[in-house]
Amino acid sequence: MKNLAFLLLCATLFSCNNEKKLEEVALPEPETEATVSNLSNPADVQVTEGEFKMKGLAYKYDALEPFIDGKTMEVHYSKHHLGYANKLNAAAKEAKIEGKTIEEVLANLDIKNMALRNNAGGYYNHNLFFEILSAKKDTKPTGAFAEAVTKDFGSFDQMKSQIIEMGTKLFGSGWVWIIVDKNGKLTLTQTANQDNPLMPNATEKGTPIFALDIWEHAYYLKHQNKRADYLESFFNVVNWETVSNKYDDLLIAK
Ligand code: MN3
Repeated sequence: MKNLAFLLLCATLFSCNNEKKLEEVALPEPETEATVSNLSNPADVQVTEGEFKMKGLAYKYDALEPFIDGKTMEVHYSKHHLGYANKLNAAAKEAKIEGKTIEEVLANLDIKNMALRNNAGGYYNHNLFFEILSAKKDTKPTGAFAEAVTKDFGSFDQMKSQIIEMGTKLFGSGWVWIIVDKNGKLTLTQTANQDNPLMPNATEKGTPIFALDIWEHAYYLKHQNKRADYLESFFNVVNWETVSNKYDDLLIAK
């Protein structure tokens, strides 16, 4: 009986001791890595060789969410855009083009040179596309550009609905543009594949200040076949201040 009491005492002490130990266990610190995006850094994306460089992005790949998802932006910039830049450098070398701006290459383009045409277009078009996007929400046209929008389209909303209609109806892959003629007049136009309004074969020529990519690679991961959803989303991340500044620069350069 005495032995049993001793065993019970030991068991009680042991369990109390155990409980005390459990109380003293500290919780692990939360892992900070868990919140870090697994997307790569746009600044690491560089051409293999050549004069035409990647221009970088003024925002992170996931900065345009929820309108354009980070993975789409990463693939678009680091695979598609980089691909055009590398192939442009190769095509320019092949055509012995040196010391020319991309605008000069496009203006003097031999449209039968498909490697140069597709990749010079792809390079220029994507530079403008990525430049006019930003995480800044609710920007509006300003200054002379805002006045031109009212004059040439009636209102911003009318311009927007015309752009969306053009983008919805465009067959296959291509681009929708706002271009400026030498008098400062704004026009909407579309091109197929990677053609653009600076090329000699353009039906409507002018200087682009807005580029909307209608290739499926620009939206398919998030929007699949629902192109209209992508077009509407795109308008949430256009930086109209940048577009307005581009318009002002053209007026000054005149
Ligand atoms: Mn694209």
